Amino acid sequence: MFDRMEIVVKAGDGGGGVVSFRREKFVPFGGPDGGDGGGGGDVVIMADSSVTSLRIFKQKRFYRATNGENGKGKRKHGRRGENLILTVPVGTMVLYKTQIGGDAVIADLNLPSQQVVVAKGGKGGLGNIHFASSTNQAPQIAQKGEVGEEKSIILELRLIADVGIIGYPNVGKSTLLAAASAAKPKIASYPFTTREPILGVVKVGLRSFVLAEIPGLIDGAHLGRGLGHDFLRHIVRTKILIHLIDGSSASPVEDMIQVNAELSLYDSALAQKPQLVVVNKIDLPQVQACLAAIKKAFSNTGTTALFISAATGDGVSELMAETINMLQSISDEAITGREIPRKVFRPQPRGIGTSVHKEGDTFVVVAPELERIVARTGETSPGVHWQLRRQLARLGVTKALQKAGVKPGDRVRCGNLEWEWE
Ligand SMILES: Nc1nc2c(ncn2[C@@H]2O[C@H](COP(=O)(O)OP(=O)(O)OP(=O)(O)O)[C@@H](O)[C@H]2O)c(=O)[nH]1
Ligand SMILES: [Mg+2]
Repeated sequence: MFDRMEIVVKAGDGGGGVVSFRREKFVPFGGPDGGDGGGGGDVVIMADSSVTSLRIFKQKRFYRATNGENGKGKRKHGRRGENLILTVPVGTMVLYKTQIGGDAVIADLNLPSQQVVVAKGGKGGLGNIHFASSTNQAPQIAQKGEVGEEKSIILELRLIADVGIIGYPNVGKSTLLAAASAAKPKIASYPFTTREPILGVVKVGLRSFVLAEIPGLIDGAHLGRGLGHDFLRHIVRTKILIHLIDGSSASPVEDMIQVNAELSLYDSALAQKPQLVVVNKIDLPQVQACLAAIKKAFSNTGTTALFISAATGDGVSELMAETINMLQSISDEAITGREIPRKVFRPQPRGIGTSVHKEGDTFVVVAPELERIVARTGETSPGVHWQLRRQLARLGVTKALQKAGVKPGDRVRCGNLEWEWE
C-alpha cells in the first residue's frame, strides 16, 4: 500500500566572510571592505502531481544543496547557494527518526506544490566591515560560514483514497468495493472480516478514482474500540464518503445517525465531509417489502438516500457515476485560489545564545556566533586578541565569564581558540 525510502539530506554550508582592506591610489590606509559569505542552499521536499512514485530515491541516497560562496574584497558578498528541490508524489509523508526510536511526521504533503524545508542552509559569515568601530578601524577578523544542516529523512507514500466507504460491520462494504473495482476483498457474513483499509480503482468512462473500504467503524471506535481509531485517520484524507447502510437492519436511519455521531466524536471535520447515503441489500425480499417506508424515513431527516444491491450489482454503476460527478465539483472548488504555505522544519532549533561552563581548570565558552570568527593573521597576534575580546564583550561573554569567576591567568576556550584571561 505504501512505499518507504530513507535518504540523507545535507543543506549547503554558508560561505565565509573575508578580511580585506580597500586599496586606492594615494590612500595609504583604506578602510575594511571584506564582504559577507553567501548563505548555503536549503533542501526542500515538494509534492508534484506529475511524480508518481518514490522509485528514483532507490538509486541515490545522499542529496546535498550548494554551498554559499565566500565573500570578496570591495564589499562584494558571496553568492547564495542554490536550493535543492526534491519532488515527490502528492500523498508523501515526510518523517524523521527520533532519538528515542520511532518516526515522527515532519509534513504530510497531500496537495500539489506543498513543500517543506527539511535542512536549512548555513548562514554566511560576516566580512570584516562588520567588525569595524570608531576605535578599531582595521579589523583583522571575519566570520566563517555556518555549516548546513544534515538529516536522515524518511519518505513514505500512502495512496490517498478519493472516496471512503464507511458503515457498520457487515453492511456490504467489501461487496460494494468488489462490485465497483478490480479489488478482491474478503467477503463473509460476520463482522470485522476486513481488518485494514482496502483500495480499489474505479473507472467511469475515461475517468477514475480511488475507492477505499474503511473497516472497523462501530460505536466507541473513537475511543479505540473494535479495530481502534487508526482507520478513522484514513477517512480524514478522503474527499467524499459513501455511507453504506444495511437495508435489512432494524432501523436504517438510526444506523446512519449513530455512525455520524461516532464520526464527529472522533473529529468534527469528518462529520462535515460530503456523504452519499446508500442503502444496500435491496435484493432481499424483506428489504423490498419496506423500501417505500425506508425512503420516507430518510427524507424525513432531510437525506436523499440511494438504493443498491452490491451483491447483484443493481444501482452500483449509477452510484459510481454520481460519486465521480461529486468529486469533480469538489476538486473544481479546491483548485481555485488556494495558497500553499512553505514550512521550515526544525527538530532542534539552532542555539544562538551563549553559555559558559568549566572543564577542569578551563573556562569553556559556547557561542556559535563567536566560534565562527576567524583571524587572518593567526590568533597569537596581540591586535587580533584585542579585537576578539571586543567581540566577547559585545556578545555578553565577558560578563558571563566574570559571573563564572574567571580570574586573570585562567585559561579560556571557545571553539578551537584558547587563550589566557587578562
Ligand atoms: N443479499 C445481499 N447480501 C449482501 C449484499 N451485500 C453484501 N451482502 C452480504 O453481507 C455480508 C457482509 O458483506 P461484506 O461485504 O463482507 O460486508 P463488510 O461491510 O465489508 O463487512 P466487514 O468487513 O466485516 O465490516 C456478506 O455475507 C455478503 O454476502 C447485498 O447487496 N445483498
Ligand atoms: Mg469488509
